[in-house]
Amino acid sequence: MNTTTPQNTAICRTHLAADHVLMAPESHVPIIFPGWNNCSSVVMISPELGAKFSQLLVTCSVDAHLTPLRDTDQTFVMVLEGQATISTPTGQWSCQQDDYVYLPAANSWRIHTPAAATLLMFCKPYSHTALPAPDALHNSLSNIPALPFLGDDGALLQTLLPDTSEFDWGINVFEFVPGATLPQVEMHFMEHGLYMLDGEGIYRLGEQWYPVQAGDAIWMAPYLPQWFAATGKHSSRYIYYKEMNRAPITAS
Ligand code: UGY
Ligand code: MN
Repeated sequence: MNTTTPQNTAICRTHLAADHVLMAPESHVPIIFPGWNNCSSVVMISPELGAKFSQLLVTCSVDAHLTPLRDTDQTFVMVLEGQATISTPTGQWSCQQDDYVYLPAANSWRIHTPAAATLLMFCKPYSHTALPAPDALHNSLSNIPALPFLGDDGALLQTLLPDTSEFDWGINVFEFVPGATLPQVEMHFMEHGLYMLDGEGIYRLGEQWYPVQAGDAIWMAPYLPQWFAATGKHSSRYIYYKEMNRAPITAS
């Protein structure tokens, strides 16, 4: 990961708009949550923006302990660096880099780090249906096939959670070879939270175009026109959350 953070300068790529946000690492301001020990968190996206979810970057030293902040939230955790032991009442997983865990709402999960670790988290209130809510699950990026997106083998998509209607969100990883792009300027009612894992590119967000790189976070509100082109000499990768499997909200 390239997360160079210039200090003591006004130069900064971060941008706040009503329908999107780019947060670059140079803007990170960590916070300590009550009950989370030996770790600090940067909230990159949250409902304060108008988003329906939160996206956190958690820097853990050895022996960090984390528990749910809100009972209504389901949580997706991926280990970006280091190791974490993630336990639920029914299972325990020892997670390495690129392992991830889905933790349902109302589940008394615990995370412990035996060594320093960096965790990426998405948290969102779960939207119930008549179906039973999903159980916790654990997997690793290395087990997930990277499939050509709409036939383009320069744009490979990994779908990390089952695409079944119990889940009200999808979490995917997109990898683009240099020069590859999203096939269209997308517009959809589902919002996104995104974190750049590797490489660089240009993100079109609405009518603005941003150079982006590893360590950047992006929020895209519903209906935001969006497009990406990978630049640089190496592949770019991002992980993103997307609302899924639920109808748009009804008009009141
Ligand atoms: O799944 C998506 O909507 C995805 N193609 N969007 C994006 O990468 N901005
Ligand atoms: Mn999209």
